[in-house]
Amino acid sequence: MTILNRSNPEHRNGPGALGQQEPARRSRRDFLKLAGLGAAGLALTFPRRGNGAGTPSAENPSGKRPNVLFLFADDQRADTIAALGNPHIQTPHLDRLCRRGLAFRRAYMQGGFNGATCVPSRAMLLSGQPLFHCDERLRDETWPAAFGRAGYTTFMTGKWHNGKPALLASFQQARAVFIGGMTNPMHAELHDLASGQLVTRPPAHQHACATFADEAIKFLQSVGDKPFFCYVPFDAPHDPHVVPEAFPVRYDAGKIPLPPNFLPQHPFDNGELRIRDEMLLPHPRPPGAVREQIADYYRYISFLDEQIGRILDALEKAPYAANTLVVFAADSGVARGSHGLIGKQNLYEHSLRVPLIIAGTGVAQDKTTGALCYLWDVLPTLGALCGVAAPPQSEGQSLAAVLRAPEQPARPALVFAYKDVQRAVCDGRWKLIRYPQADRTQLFDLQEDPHEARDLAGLPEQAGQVKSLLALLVQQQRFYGDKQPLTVVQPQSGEGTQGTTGKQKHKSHK
Ligand SMILES: [Ca+2]
Repeated sequence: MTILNRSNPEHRNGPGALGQQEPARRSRRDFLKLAGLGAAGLALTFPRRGNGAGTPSAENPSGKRPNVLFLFADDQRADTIAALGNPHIQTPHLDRLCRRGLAFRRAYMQGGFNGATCVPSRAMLLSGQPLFHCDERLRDETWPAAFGRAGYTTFMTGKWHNGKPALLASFQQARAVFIGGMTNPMHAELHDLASGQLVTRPPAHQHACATFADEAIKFLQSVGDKPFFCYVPFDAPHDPHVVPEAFPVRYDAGKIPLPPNFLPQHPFDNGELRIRDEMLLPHPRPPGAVREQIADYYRYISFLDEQIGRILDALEKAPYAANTLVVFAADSGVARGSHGLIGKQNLYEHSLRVPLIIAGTGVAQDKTTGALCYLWDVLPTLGALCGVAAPPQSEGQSLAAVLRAPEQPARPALVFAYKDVQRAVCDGRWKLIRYPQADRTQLFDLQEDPHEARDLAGLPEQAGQVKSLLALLVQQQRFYGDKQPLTVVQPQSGEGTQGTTGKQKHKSHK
């Protein structure tokens, strides 16, 4: 794996617009221009002023800066919301949020250098930094800390997976915090922040997500006059898919369709076929077991949706509801049978694409957008809307122009990485995935084949497309300082093999 040197200025360059390879950092306005967002990207922002103050406008007659309620799911695929086209799941409260706001169809997490992709995904989200630059321990100033610095009351309840010091540095208040990656949510050990210390709470005898919702509601009911930033990262629907027995929504596994890109096994060794998540079901994947897993997963999402509904109800009763931006997103998707995979340690759409819904004053209602963005663009967007100055190391782009005009483009291309075994690039329509250790390349036309079911890389008529996307991938790698070679001296055969870890030594051609 390429180890990035965080002190090397080559690893600290700009925001990811195409055609930029020199390492110099750019101003925020410069990179909005590069990304085609221009001054319009700033049009929804409020002036940066002291505590809670802003300038009255048509969108914000009180002049008070907006509050933020950020609801965050764990491993929730983008295609698991009924209102966005899934007729097999019940998500009435996320549907309500879709009607109130704008849903991004092309929002992505960028990958990971760690099988526990929660960690880099949350580090990227909270820092506004790309995968190739972000620090999983969040030692730079985070966006929640920047909101606090700008006069916001900052609060979190839920899962924290980036080290205790970063939690204490990021939030003024924290209740019912689960420290770690995964747990049985009926028996989660939770902590409260008190006098600068995390103190273990007595057992709650209820599902952790219900406790997180309870704490978020209490915060919303008691918050004072200052604007607030309330972050609620649930540990659902991450497995184990444990839901209280009494929860009434159930799905019949026999009626749940397999994903359109279901395969019993991945067609070649992608470098990560034996990691824990991929061992949740046997190889090859029994279709019945996959259906049962999806039924349990959907039930867990419906349970999460109910908790989200309770929080939205509490917000709607509050006097400041109209001046609160509500965001729902997830840290990653997950495979659940797609491409013969179960987990999220891959660069297919089902694992990288995340739900992202933003609602609030000035945001388009009941619309979707195809604007390309990373999850680490979301807090820079909220910062722009709230007049909060960015942490010095944040590189994400404001999507404020898209929130008002969903047809606006955002990023022209996206690059993704997983350990030293997978790299991918997408220009919106075309996507190329490269597996250096297996010497395999895949090409997908996402416009014609959104489920990535037909690999076109071997077709002679697509040779030019492969070449041009490989060049784009190399360009993006250079831009972010990713030194991973796309070809290795001794690739493994890859065909039909199951389960090497991709940790074998290799040398670069370059
Ligand atoms: Ca996760």
